[in-house]
Amino acid sequence: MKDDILRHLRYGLGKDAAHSSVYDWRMALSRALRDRMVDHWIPSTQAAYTDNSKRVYYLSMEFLIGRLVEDMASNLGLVEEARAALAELDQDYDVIVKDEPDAALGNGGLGRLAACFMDSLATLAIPAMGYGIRYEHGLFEQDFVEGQQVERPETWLQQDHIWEFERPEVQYMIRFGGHVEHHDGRAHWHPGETVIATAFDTPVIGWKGRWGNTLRLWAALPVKVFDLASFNRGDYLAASRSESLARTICRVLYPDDTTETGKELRLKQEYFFTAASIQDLIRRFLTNNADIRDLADHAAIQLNDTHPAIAGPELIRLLVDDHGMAMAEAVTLARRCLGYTNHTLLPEALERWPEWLFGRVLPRHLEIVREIEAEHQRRFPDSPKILDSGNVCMGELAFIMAHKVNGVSALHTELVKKTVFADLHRIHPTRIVNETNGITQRRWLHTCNPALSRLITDTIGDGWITDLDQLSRLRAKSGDPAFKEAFMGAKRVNKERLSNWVNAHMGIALDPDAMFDVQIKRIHEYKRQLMNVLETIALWMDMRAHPNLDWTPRVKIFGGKAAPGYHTAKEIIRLINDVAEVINADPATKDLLKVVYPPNYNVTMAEVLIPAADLSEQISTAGKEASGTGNMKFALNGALTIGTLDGANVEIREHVGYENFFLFGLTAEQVVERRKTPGYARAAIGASPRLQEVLRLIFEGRFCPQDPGRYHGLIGMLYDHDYFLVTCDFDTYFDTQRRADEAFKHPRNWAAMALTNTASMGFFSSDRTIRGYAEDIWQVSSHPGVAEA
Ligand code: 26Y
Repeated sequence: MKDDILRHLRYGLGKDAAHSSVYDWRMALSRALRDRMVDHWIPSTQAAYTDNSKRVYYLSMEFLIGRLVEDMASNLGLVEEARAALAELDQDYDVIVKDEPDAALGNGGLGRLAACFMDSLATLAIPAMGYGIRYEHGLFEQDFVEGQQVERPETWLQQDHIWEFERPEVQYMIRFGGHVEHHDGRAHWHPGETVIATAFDTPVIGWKGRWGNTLRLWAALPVKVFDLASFNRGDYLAASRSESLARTICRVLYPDDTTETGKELRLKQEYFFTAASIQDLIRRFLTNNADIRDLADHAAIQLNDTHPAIAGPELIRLLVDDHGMAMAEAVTLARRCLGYTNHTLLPEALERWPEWLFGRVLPRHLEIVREIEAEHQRRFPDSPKILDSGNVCMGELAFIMAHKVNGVSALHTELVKKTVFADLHRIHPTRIVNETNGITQRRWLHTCNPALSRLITDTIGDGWITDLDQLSRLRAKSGDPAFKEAFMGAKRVNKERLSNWVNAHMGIALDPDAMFDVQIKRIHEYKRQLMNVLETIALWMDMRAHPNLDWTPRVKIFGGKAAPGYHTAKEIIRLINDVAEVINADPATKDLLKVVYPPNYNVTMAEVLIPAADLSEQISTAGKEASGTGNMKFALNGALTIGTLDGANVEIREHVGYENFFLFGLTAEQVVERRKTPGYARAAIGASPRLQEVLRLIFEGRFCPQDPGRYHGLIGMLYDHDYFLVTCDFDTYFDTQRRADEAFKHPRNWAAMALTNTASMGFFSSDRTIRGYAEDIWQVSSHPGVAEA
């Protein structure tokens, strides 16, 4: 390893050890690791090819992969070897690992899920390919200026992205616009615009390198680099128009996880990567198979939400227009290949494209959608429409074109059946299935929490790394004082690590003995960070009013970004920062309460925060969080959850035991009922003197004396249309927090509850989730030769 690092330093980077920067060392280490990855990757790729067995194609607009050096080293079992080699070269492995930018090609849960799935697919040796977009700029970087979020462009590709291999030989023409002619019994699409999709491959190596898959991300290139005639005329802008048009397509990730943007560019992005992926998988199929009618026996295409839902019409278009298949047969074949995962019930997040826009960008696809619609209406006259009030409804399209549709937690799947797709479910009663989300324990415990990982492995062996159910053997240890002490010792190490980080980056001193209470996720009204900050204020007021009570010291930690155009979410961010400033400066509570909101929450930050958490905030309005996956990461790392009966919280509580979960709040049904009661928010506020006091303080400008009216709008919203029922759940939330305070005063008891959480998380491995998809939706199996290894 040492020799390899030095060799790469010299011949890959043109440097000698004496003059190398951290960047140079990281690149050399990465190349040394990459060589080893390739040695696992190529045989896997060859085996998948010669086997000609069915493959999974996971189409996702987002892959939130984060840093890779440590992940790759860990999966290859080379962390210690790398550390030792670097030490001999007087280099610190930990420093080098931290130099890597965080690849944020996603917004939140959906993108991170895709990354966990890639890890599990490789570890389970299921031949698979992830397809997405190689965004030049990932999710924006967040900064706070006077407490307000400002967005800066993210620039991960300014440095060499060492993990990818460019594949200039893998290119496809992607066409847009123009018109369609019908003659010779065929459709002829004459596009108005064409760009080239070119592939970049990143190997994804599973545990111990026994199998490797590929993450293939597409970049756009112009068909014509520049127009020399325009250039020679002196019209330089016109000369490079085609180039800038192409580059725009993969320029940025849409920084929005809630609302349909209605932007033509987003539609083009969706079609761009979907069309490239479908062409690519058909080409791969045809190198090994003669009859296109066998495609569904070789390709399982999973749509990660509706973003790639154009895959249905695109596949049909290729089958009909290029391969001469009859329309009805093409629709059936496409459906056998496709599965669709729904991630949200929020109506504003369901994609709908104006028909005129859709038809302008994809004229041939609009014709095909009309045919799909006609055929479906013929068979099911009472079916909901894909083409509805001048819109193309991508949810309905995805549903109708998929043989299976899945929700991402038990509760969410039931709600999908009862709400968004109730009518389609009646027509196709076996189509909807549940696949509760999961997380990879390799990144979210083994790598990010070495202290706990070591303790677990010392206690039960390392089988849990590929078989998370084995953690249940820790349950017997909940009465073992020495183990409990060791368990909390690991937590303590992580809390100290976080405290040092917060002190260094934010200048706030934390007490590692305090309860670390963490809410990290996108900022959204339904996730109710607002309720958390209101509770923080109430606690602070109580602490000031009764300084001699036996308070449990708390650190309230927030992390998360708001969509740039989401005004209310940005106000909530500002309020948290204003409240933090006042509370952190209060001498009366300085040993009891701190509020910390580090900017630019991302995967890398999560890897530090989650292992250090005592309490996990999962407090969404019931019925709104499809699943959540952060909830699983916290419980796996021994945090207790304070949460509502929402998403996967419900199943987590079943697994860890009701007594090890702080439950509060209205149920999904009660939420729906409560909204029908006129004036429910005012009534809830009227019934809660504590909440009145908190709202009065904010209203009077206690947290922004220079601008006392700053939060009048936000408070008014709570009184008049508190859609997410912050006011209704506030009192029970506050009381449940005090129960958590009480429990934290009994460390041995707390330790037993915490370790029972860890011990009960086997079900929430993404390995289990992927096995479910493989069996219920994809009908694929692990590669046999490798599975035996
Ligand atoms: C239409 C477009 C702007 C859009 C872009 C991103 C719409 C939605 C999204 C992302 C949604 C998302 O991340 N959903 C989350 O998916 C997780 C994985 O299933 C769930 O755990 C989580 O509850 C859900 O909010």
